[in-house]
Amino acid sequence: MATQIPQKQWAQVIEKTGGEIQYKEIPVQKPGSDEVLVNIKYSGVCHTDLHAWQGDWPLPTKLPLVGGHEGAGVVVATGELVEDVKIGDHVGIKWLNGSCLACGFCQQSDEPLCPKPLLSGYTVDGTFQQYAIGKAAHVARIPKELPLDAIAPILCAGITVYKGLKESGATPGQSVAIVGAGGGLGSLALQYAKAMGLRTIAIDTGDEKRDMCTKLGAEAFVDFAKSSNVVKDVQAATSDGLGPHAVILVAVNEKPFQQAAEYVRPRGTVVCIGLPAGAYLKAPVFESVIKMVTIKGSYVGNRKDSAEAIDFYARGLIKAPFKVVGLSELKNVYAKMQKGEIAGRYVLDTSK
Ligand code: 8ID
Ligand code: ZN
Ligand code: ZN
Repeated sequence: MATQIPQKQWAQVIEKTGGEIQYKEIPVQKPGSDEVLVNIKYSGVCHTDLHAWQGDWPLPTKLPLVGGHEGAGVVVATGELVEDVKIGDHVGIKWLNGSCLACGFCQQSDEPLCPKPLLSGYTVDGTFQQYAIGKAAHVARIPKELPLDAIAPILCAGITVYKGLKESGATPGQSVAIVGAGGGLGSLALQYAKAMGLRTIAIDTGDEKRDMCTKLGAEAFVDFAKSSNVVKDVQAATSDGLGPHAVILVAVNEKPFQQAAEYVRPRGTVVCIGLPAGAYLKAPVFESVIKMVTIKGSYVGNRKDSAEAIDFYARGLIKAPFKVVGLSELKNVYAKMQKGEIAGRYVLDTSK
């Protein structure tokens, strides 16, 4: 019992890495036996989509490619093996479009580490189109009363920072520095941290981002472009001057990845999430040893993390700013993102 599904749809298509992105009509695909077809209503634009277009990671994308992996919409068709997702359900297509479900990582709910992942908007077509396909086992379940535009950014940015905060081991009352706090992941990190009882120090640049971060609950803001000593300023922003208990790195720049171990508190944890092209981690061995610092990576979240991140939103705890523009506007959003001009997240409305 399929609803009205058109043959053609609007999409943003990358024919060649780094080349023109074409806004054009392409065929609507049919879901495979374990897949669902989702009428995407809104899709967030993550910096990962920009990396995919520019090809600056050591992992090639499929081509031609429809990017996007923060897609919230309504199921319009299901494959014959799909039982627990129904036509009309609200679901989200996230970065991890599918995984094998059989390997040791999948068995332990560590599916982002699956050696055979399907990545939305990277190795399979994503959500910058009106109809996208997701593996039924992996689509995020979205309660029908929640607004799909606000949920879209949760589907990557929200899940990822929520998971990263859990990985940091920081406990209520402790302080966390969010590096890149003015961006998409950072703005949500401030909200999740606050909801988790953590105190936050925001690091980013510019008055617009300072105002937004303060509104989102940051107790201090360090402007990395204006500060003459970021390490000192971040430590000074903690009540005893010893630095934050954890650092969440969501910037798209190598420098802060080389600074964090210097200002984190003894026994603190540095969580790397941002993926600046060609970047390396660097930390002074002496300080890292005598401070017993932990440095680790954190990569999206599993299905349970996803459901929990959405539930934080459902309980009214997450209110990060986002701006809605038409799907046709993707190029302008990328231009702003490249210049670091986006405070919060842009969300594309696929009907425009
Ligand atoms: O699972 C993962 N690990 C994962 C998931 C999702 C996204 C990783 N990411 C990666 C993206 O691929 C990207 O590399 O996280 C990074 C951040 O994504 P985003 O939040 O979507 O990007 P943004 O909205 O452009 O925000 C980046 C912010 O960093 C600030 C910028 O001003 C911007 O607000 N920033 C930069 I660039 N350099 C900085 C610095 N030195 C800085 N902030 C503080 N210090
Ligand atoms: Zn993302
Ligand atoms: Zn697997």
